[in-house]
Amino acid sequence: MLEELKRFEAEVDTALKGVKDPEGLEQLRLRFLGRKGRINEFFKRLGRLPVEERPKVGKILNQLKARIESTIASRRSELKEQEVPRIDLTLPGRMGWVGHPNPLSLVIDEIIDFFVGLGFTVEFGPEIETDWYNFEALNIPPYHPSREMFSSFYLGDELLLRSHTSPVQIRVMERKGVPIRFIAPGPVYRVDKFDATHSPFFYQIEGLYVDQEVSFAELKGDLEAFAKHIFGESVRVRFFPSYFPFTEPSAEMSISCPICQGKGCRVCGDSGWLEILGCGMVHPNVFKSVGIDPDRYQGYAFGLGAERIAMIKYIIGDIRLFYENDFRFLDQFR
Ligand code: 2NM
Repeated sequence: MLEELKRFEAEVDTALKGVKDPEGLEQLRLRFLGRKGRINEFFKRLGRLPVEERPKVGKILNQLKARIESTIASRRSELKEQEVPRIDLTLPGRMGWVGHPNPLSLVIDEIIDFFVGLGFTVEFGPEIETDWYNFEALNIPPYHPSREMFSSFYLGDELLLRSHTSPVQIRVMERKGVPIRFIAPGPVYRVDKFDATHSPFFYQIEGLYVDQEVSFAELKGDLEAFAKHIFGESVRVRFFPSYFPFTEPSAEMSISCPICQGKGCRVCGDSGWLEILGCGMVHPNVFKSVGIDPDRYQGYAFGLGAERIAMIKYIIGDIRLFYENDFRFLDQFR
């Protein structure tokens, strides 16, 4: 049996040296060390040897088994090192993710660009405001019915989430004085439904232009040029009287429906016109609350919802799409 073991050992060595892949190695492991493998055959035969020979042969057998185990282990790691990763060089590469602006940001940037072209700067203010800046300074006293218009998110008695960007106009007039012209873009908050056309949170852009001898004619000219810049040269505008506590007179501006060219369609409700912003001449009481003499200075102001502009420009039927970050929507605007 010792002779046989010698031959087996030589056979094992050649076989393990010659093996080329992990699968072949596993085959050999089963053949030598498996339950019905050669080593176990030898162990079975051990019991039939004369008693005095058993310890010696048993020891040799155990050593051989251990040697095969360790050789297999080291061959396994050798094969693993030699393993060449299989790469299909014909596959197209994986593209990295490239971000791009939300359509709302595109529209806000376009609006900013237009007014910067007219010499306006861009100003910001806090989203948590005091009752004074959000209402009182804007000629909206506590009993004023227009407070109901923006039923607001209050944080205690004095603080609230701003319901419009007008408080920025007050803060900037206080800080920088007049003459001044700037726009204030940013999020505003109002208690409202959240459906296809309403949101308790949206982006407003308000503009203010204060100087001596600013006229309603300038307001009309600038806002018409603005509408043409955003919706194209063929768009027409019309103004009709309205009411805001912080302007007098006040107006709303409509554009001829850019989808049907004013012929009437589903988007403009067959009227051919779409309201896109509110505007007016700054109320004397607003100037008084920041210490500006309303007899020396006039100003025009306007406010619009950025989502509404984007929805008309890109024919988007649901305001919630702006906030959902669904790439099937966003990727249409890259
Ligand atoms: C609008 C419509 C009309 C407005 C007025 C002022 C301020 F502070 F100068 F008085 N800021 N924004 C204004 C005027 C806003 O939004 C529809």
